Amino acid sequence: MTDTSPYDLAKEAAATLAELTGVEKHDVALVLGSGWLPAADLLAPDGQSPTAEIATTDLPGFGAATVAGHSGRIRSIAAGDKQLLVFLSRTHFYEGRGVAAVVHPVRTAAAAGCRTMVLTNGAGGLDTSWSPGTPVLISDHINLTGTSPLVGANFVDLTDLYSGRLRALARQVDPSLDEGVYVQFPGPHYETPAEVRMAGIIGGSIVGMSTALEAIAAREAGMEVLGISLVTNLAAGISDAPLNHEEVLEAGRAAATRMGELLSRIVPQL
Ligand code: 8IG
Repeated sequence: MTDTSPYDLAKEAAATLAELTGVEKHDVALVLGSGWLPAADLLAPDGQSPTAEIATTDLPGFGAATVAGHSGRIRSIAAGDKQLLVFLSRTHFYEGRGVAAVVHPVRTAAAAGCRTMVLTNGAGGLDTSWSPGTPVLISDHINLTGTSPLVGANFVDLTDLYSGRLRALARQVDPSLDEGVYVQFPGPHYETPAEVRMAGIIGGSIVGMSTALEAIAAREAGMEVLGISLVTNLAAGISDAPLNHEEVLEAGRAAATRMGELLSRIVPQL
């Protein structure tokens, strides 16, 4: 027996998704990162509930969620003329399940018909003007994981990976949105102050443990990518305060309504 390719596995997951949700084709996929979960409830139009909610483990190729504050569920939501596919959690590179597992939701969304990928995350900020709870548009990334979701001679162009068109749309909704270069570290430890200084010197302004690998897979699949970081803490050494996962979750809870409103106003225009 030959191993199923990650692309075939994504096709199988998309077929099961269509069966379980009763939705033949989805349009826009969203991955909700740390601090973004409460925003999910604001994505459905007033008073409406999701078309369906399933467990990631109902689909081929997904493992169980492991990080506190993440729930391994997927919602299908009808919002205006768009069918949204919302991943309420993600698999992180630091879980050690391999890069293919990290990008499986992205490939599943592409196989389900999605042409747009909205990647959100919780992250540390290098700009002291970003108080905890500030959303920042990702303009580009630096991938410090030392790996790629692509295997073989697959030279995907990453120029304009984070769509200028979608960033402009987001800024129409909220003109106060800043943007920054996202640096994906492998984690799960936070950076040292020296690593954060390095991230700044090489051109980064947001540090996190996700998104870059997923964005690469999304671009490979031909999707248009919008990335938004919720800066829940100043990165290590930028302020004197130690980093703490509970505080990160709390900053997310405090910003949840704003993030939900932001997403629900951007999504209909995608
Ligand atoms: I929330 O300061 C959150 N996620 N790497 N560094 C990294 N990831 C993060 C951080 C941070 N804050």
